[in-house]
Amino acid sequence: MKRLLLPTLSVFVFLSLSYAGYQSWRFAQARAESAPLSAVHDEAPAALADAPNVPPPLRRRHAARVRLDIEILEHQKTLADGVSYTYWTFGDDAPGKFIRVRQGDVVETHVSNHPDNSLAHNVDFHAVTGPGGGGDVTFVAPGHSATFTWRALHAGLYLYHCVAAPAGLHIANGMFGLILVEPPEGLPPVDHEFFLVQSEFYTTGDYGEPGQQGFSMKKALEERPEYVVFNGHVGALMGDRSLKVRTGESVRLYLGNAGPSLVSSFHVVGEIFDRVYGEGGLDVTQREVQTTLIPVGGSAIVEFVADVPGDYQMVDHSMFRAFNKGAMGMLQIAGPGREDLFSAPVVPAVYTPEARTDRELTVITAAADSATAAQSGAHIYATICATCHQQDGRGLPGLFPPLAQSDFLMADKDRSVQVLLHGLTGKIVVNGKPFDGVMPQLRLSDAQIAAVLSHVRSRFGNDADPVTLADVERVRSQSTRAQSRSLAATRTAQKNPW
Ligand code: HEC
Ligand SMILES: [Cu+2]
Repeated sequence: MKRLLLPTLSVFVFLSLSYAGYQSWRFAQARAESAPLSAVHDEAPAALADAPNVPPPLRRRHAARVRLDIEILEHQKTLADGVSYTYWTFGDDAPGKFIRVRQGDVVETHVSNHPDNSLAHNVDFHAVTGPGGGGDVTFVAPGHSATFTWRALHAGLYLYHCVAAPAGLHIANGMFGLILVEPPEGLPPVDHEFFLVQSEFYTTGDYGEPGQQGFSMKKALEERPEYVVFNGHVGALMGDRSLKVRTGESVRLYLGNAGPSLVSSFHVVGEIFDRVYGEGGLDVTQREVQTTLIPVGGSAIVEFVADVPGDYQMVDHSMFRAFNKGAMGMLQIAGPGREDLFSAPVVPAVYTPEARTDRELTVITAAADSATAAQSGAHIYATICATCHQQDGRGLPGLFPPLAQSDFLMADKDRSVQVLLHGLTGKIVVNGKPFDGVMPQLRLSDAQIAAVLSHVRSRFGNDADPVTLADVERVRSQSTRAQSRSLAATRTAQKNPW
């Protein structure tokens, strides 16, 4: 019996020892994979870029000690056309700069709170492994700075934001940005990289209400923002600031959502994502995707090839946010047409215009009801006109004529009043481009017409005198619907481009 016991015991001891050894070997393996604590070779400033740009790939073969400087400012900025707001920002604007480091880098972070500021702030990097993501150690009063050093253990796309109490307020005032921790081998090369961060603004005034706006804690608690925007401002990615690429080029978008409350359903109208790195991790989690979620406090990366030229709206597919609260940007794809993929006549034909006008009207009047309360031109524009003529007044090619620098609008004040009194159908030429659509009769009051026309005549690069209530009353008494129709017809006869 004794003779048997000893070998059994030793086998058991041997087995358990080797199992423990195997476990610690596996653990070391796992650590090596998730955290390449490679030697840090040189020093470099952090690679930074202002929205919507992304610094180029690092192409560094080793980890480095990276110096990152962030200055916090409290200052007035434009939230939307005619609307200003006191932003709190990392650097000059919201979002803060896009930061690009490499996995294994040691990031020496210096946070300075400008002496003109009135509050203490800090930074929580979601890329940091350590208490508070650096929040506690970077908490600084105005006129002070703090330093901490952290190792970028995990590759991926991460949000950073202020977490000083109340954190929701600091984020809602603009304190957020994105940091990409590249894996050592980098990401597959693409032709263009851009970034976009969605966030909300809880202003005291309604959407579009002009002037300086305060923060409404009540709306914030109800999670009912007046503005939901990309890159900190209404129109930050519209018009001249649209993302521009050419056909055949590959595009990668780094997407973040600072919230503080609403999840984003990110969608590009007319484009399908070839690959999505879900939640900003390193794996391609899905292919051929129409809409991807960007969680609050999280991110996503999408890739696609620009195939067909044209203007593509980027939206939060929660549509009222996109069309009425600002969550829209534009991707412009230039290049030769791809008739093999997409073809259509340039100017669509009008089909039973009377019926269509009526149908559009029921939708528009619902919006008009909410606008009647306010006589403000900016508000009427944002809630009614922008649906077709777009927030930036540039319209849509072939469909809705531009109001921005429109020769048609500027040439004749009375005629523009007639357009709003009676609507407009038939061919017109605006800035040399033909349009043949239906502008519905909107049933606005004379005061509203004066307000909204004065607004559009002085915005979007326009610089013309206002339209008074007396102007509208005079034109109304002179004109009839029939007259306005023949007016459009004579216009076309005079300036027929075909
Ligand atoms: C349902 C879409 C729609 C809405 C809403 C709309 N428009 Fe238009 N608008 C059009 C279309 C389409 C035309 C061109 C009509 C044509 O081709 O005859 C047009 C033409 C115009 C023109 C003359 C052309 C130019 O570019 O200068 C003016 C001015 C104008 N709209 C102002 C406004 C204003 C101000 C509002 C808001 C109160 C508004 N529109 C709301 C669709 C719309
Ligand atoms: Cu802050």
